[in-house]
Amino acid sequence: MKISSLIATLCASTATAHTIFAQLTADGKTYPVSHGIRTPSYDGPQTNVNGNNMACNGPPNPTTPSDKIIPVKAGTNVSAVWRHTLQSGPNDVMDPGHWGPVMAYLKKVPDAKKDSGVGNGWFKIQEGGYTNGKWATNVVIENKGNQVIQIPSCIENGQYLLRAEMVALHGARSTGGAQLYMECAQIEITGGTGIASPKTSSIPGIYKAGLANDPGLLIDIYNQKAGFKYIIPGPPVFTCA
Ligand SMILES: *[C@@H]1O[C@H](CO)[C@@H](O)[C@H](O)[C@H]1NC(C)=O
Ligand SMILES: [Cu+2]
Repeated sequence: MKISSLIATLCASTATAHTIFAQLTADGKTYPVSHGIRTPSYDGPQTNVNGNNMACNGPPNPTTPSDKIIPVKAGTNVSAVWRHTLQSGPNDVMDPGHWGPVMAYLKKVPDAKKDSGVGNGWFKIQEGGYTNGKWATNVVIENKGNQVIQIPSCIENGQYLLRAEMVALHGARSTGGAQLYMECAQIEITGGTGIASPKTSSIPGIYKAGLANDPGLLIDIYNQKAGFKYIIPGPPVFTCA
């Protein structure tokens, strides 16, 4: 067995390796774990890119609803805080061998506490892939679990779901082998100019599996040339400029 395959096998069989978007920092305030976020009690990935649980997680991971909405100012940076479990600290974010991209999406909804997130309306606002020999998941781990996300200044005010996502590609050489971790935070955006209408996409729908393969999700990351160009999955990032 090649070393790379051995590593992938070990990672895939280790439940201790997973991660959860556990809490949000906004406007300088870090909210408690699970405040305004539909966190699961188990930190496992979603692997079916065509499933409704690609939107805001769900079975087999038991997610708990939240009756909180977090105020967020347009144009500011928030941090999605990632933790290995809901009890973990900043030095236990995720197995550092979980290499892959990091992304964030928004969806405007009538009621952030109730909306399932499934279907159209999503636009990507942040992404990281593979830059200068480093995977974006490792950037988040080294940043104590903080995924920095800039909230666009030009969008409409109102309630949104903020979907933060990390993807682990150690098993992604076979279809369905990519591990996707995501949670949705319930936020209310104020201070937006409202001059933009971002082009939106459906979740599920943004990622592909099977015959129409997504090169960012079906990839043998251990057999790439140095400095290879990794194609981040999903639509392009929406920007106000
Ligand atoms: C917000 O985050 C972006 C992207 O990481 C960064 O370039 C920018 O300097 C940050 N802004 C502030 C005010 O921290
Ligand atoms: Cu894992």
